[in-house]
Amino acid sequence: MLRAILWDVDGTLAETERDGHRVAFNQAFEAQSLPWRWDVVRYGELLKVTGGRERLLHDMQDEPRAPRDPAEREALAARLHALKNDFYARIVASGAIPLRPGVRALLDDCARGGVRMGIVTTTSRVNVGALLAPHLGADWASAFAVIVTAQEAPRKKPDPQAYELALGNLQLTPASVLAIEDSPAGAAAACAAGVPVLVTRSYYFASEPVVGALAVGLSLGERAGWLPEIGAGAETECTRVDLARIREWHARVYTGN
Ligand code: XBP
Ligand code: MG
Repeated sequence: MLRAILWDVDGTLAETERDGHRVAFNQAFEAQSLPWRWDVVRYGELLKVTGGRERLLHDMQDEPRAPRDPAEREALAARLHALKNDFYARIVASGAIPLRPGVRALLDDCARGGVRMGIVTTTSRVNVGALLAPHLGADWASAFAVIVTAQEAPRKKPDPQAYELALGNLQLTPASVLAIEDSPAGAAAACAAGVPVLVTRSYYFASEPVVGALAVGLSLGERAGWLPEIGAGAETECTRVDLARIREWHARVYTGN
């Protein structure tokens, strides 16, 4: 039986990467008078590296203008990352980046249906709050029974650490929960923890191969385009992926169908 849904944040709850984190990284480069900029395509390549500080360090490996000294490089990455998060908070504070379609409705379904929810993300708690408060209110954290971020789980996805911590905290078995992720690394983290996972593809992972997911689709806001397909004989008028649909998918974990 489905006991909890564990939500990824970036790309899953909201399309934060292209118009949020990327823009904020560029503002941080500018604020430090650095000539580097990450365009939309380059940022997509860099997203293979999870974690913003790790992404900066990775990019500096091919950047001849980056400091040679490893300690200086680390310090610059830390400074840029902190600045980036300040700019990111300013971008999302106005609610400029909406929740993805179907997310709010599924959050409400879970609250009504007694399914607990958690946050499992490689970003920071401050970033999660900055994103969610404009949409869910200052009390946003009360919607979630567990919140695991980069602070609690420093080993970034695809490492399963964040999922393992969430399971331990909730005292639930992997098979009794369901993760919702947007990226191959996120799905791999859930799978490595034994947690069944749905993938709602985001802008940057629109066609990347995803391995091991229970179902893969474009949006929780529509029933078209999901694999396995959502049957036409649906006994409901619902046009989105609702909790009833998710319970049916999740039941396959036990029946193997
Ligand atoms: C996505 C990430 C993060 C963000 C930036 O996290 O990999 O690194 O791109 O956030 P998830 P930080 O999909 O698990 O929510 O700069 O805080 O790392
Ligand atoms: Mg994600």
